[in-house]
Amino acid sequence: MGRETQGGIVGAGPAGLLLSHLLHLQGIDSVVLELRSRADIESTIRAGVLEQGTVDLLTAVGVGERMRREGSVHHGIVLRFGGRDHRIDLHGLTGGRAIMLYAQHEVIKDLVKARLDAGGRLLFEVTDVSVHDFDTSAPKVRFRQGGEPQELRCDFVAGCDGFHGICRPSIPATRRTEYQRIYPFGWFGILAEAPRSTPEIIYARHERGFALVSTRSPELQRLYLQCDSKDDIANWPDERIWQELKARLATTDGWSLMDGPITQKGIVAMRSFVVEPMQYGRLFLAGDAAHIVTPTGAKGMNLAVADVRVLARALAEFFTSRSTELLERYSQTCLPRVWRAQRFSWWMTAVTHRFDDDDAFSGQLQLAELDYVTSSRAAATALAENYVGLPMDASSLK
Ligand code: RFL
Ligand code: PHB
Repeated sequence: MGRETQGGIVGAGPAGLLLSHLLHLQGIDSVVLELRSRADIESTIRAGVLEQGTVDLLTAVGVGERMRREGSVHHGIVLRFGGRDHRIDLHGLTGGRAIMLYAQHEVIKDLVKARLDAGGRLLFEVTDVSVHDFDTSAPKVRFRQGGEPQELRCDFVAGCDGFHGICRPSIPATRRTEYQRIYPFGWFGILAEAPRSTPEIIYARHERGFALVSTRSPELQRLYLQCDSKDDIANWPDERIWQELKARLATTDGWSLMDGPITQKGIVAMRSFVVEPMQYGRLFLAGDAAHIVTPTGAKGMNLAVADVRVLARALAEFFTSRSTELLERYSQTCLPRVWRAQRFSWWMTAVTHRFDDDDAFSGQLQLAELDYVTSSRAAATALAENYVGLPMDASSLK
């Protein structure tokens, strides 16, 4: 069976859903195809930190109301090392900017609702998705719905199907360059029914490895600890997790970590990846389909939002004036921001994690780096402006 739309969007993550919403606001029709069920995408635990620019955009396009009510604004973060806390005053160092803690699956719920309320077409639980003819002016997406083969004819395809999706590998290998770094460790993430231990996120560097204390609500906490990338959650009974977190987060001032029942456990691989260019013909990659950053900088979802903001504008220009100028510049516009986020995420990882080749010298360098960034206003400002999010136009940093 055949269908038609202007934008065929593969993947209903933050990138795909927000793109569909932004296009709708400009009168451009799209169809979003998603492998998983609505219930599944609305309950998968992932990101938590939204940059100021992401918060502002979600608000401006009418999907920020619940986020403003239920999310929590944080004006600083804490770097913990040598058993002591050092606060980075994000707000004070960036002229009043901040971050919002609001779970990614809540953003997903808000976007799905907005699209469905507006009559948007989101097709869940489709299978066998493949993209065709995107090097012509008549691309197609083929898939199965309820087992029935379907074809979606569109003007362009947006590959928003995450790192393991099918869009990126559909670009001929000779027409893309991939940059990748895989780290020898992962993050063990938990959700715990416990009271808050800290008003602000703590990034802890410890000889036993990195730990992170974040939050979702006054009753639900999100914590991570660096682990072996090949580790198995079966090796981590609750008592071991709390023991390890408490050891890595111990301070000299009697602070204590509040524990409670663990409701979710998972291991996240640590990888950095970029594909260049992010476009081939009429196939445009956005979000994790085009790049992965280590989660230490809390940038992945924010980059996905930044990509689709650029793409939506370029497509709007195309549909209004048939000009392809902005579309042709899509990769060029997005990639400098992507690489800056890579640099920041790599740096945050490098100064807080224990590496395989750890030696006493590297450990001292990490401490010197952390000492510098927490004692020099200039260095702290560099961290803060990256953490709250660089402006869309990087030249405005000057
Ligand atoms: P997603 O979210 O992976 O969505 C892709 C969607 O595409 C679907 N899909 C397909 N659909 C149709 N056909 C196919 N062949 C398909 N293949 C896949 C998938 O089912 C899925 O629904 O990509 P998107 O939209 O680019 O969004 C990216 C973000 O999800 C990701 O960057 C963030 O979660 C990264 N991240 C963080 N980012 C932040 O900005 N701030 C954070 O605090 C933050 N913390 C995190 C994170 C990622 C983490 N993990 C789990 C990797 C913390 C963690 C632990
Ligand atoms: C989270 O709250 O899930 C979170 C916070 C900070 C990060 C990554 C994830 O760097």
